[in-house]
Amino acid sequence: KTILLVGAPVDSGKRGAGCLMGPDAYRSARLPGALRDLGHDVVDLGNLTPEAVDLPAHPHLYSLPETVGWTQALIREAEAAMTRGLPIFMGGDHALSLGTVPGVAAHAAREGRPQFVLWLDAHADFHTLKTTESGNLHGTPLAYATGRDGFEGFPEVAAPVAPENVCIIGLRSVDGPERDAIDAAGVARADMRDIDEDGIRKPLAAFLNRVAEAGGALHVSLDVDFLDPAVAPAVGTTVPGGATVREGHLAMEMIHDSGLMTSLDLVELNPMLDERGRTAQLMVDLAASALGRRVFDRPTQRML
Ligand code: DIR
Ligand code: MN
Ligand code: MN
Ligand code: MN
Repeated sequence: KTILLVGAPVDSGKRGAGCLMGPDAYRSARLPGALRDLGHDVVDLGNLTPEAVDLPAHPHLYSLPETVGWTQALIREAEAAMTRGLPIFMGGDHALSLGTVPGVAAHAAREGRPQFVLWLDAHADFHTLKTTESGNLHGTPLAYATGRDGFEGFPEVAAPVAPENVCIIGLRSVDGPERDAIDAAGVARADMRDIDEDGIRKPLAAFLNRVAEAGGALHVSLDVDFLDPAVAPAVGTTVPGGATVREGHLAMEMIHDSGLMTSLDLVELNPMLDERGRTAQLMVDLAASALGRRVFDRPTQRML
């Protein structure tokens, strides 16, 4: 495969800086080399910058103009990258998905394929600009990408992702308005209790089978806080009780075996909070699993 590494040092999606250094942490943890070792052609496109936008600061929404600027830049970049290979967007906080998901979905629409999104996260990121209590825009990308109203100042989403084509796995911190909206919209979801009771394989396999049956494109958005803080401390919004290292790898291995993934976000890594790069390394190892690293081959099998 041709893999395009796109640095997206978005740090405007929440208070508390540090995600700016994420792309370089992935490079230092040898993401390009790990993917080349698997036989892929890897092109590092360097780091993107936000477009300049003429918007006033907002009293409640943190860094709105800068985040809109990133969104515009990333929509363009993501749509263009899809014509060249499989992009990995190296974040940067989760506000970068305000751009990457609409961008890849526009490409899928052009190809006449439905876009699917797998969201691996402790949080739902399903707030609109009206419902966010924190004013942190990294909590909004799924609502934007699915075409919900209430995103004044942001570009119109050209090809909204159907909410039933979204699956969130790893949930354990969901705000009231998000909970109602997710279920009303028909978003598929597995919270940590589901994973405790049934394992991560069951909800993921069900979703991957749906993507395969629809001939869909699959965007995977991996938030560091999907993982348990004991193994992935380098994120500003840790929530105890997250996925284990093996749950993370199993998910990535299944994604690889499905052959369905067309784009990937690695988000929310804050190297300022890391312990000798261990979170960056785990994220690199998970990305490698999603792109074919394995202990032994397994016969290609139906997921369920
Ligand atoms: C919370 C936290 N739901 C908010 N969100 C996220 O601020 O809206 N934390 N995404 O990572
Ligand atoms: Mn394509
Ligand atoms: Mn997130
Ligand atoms: Mn999160």
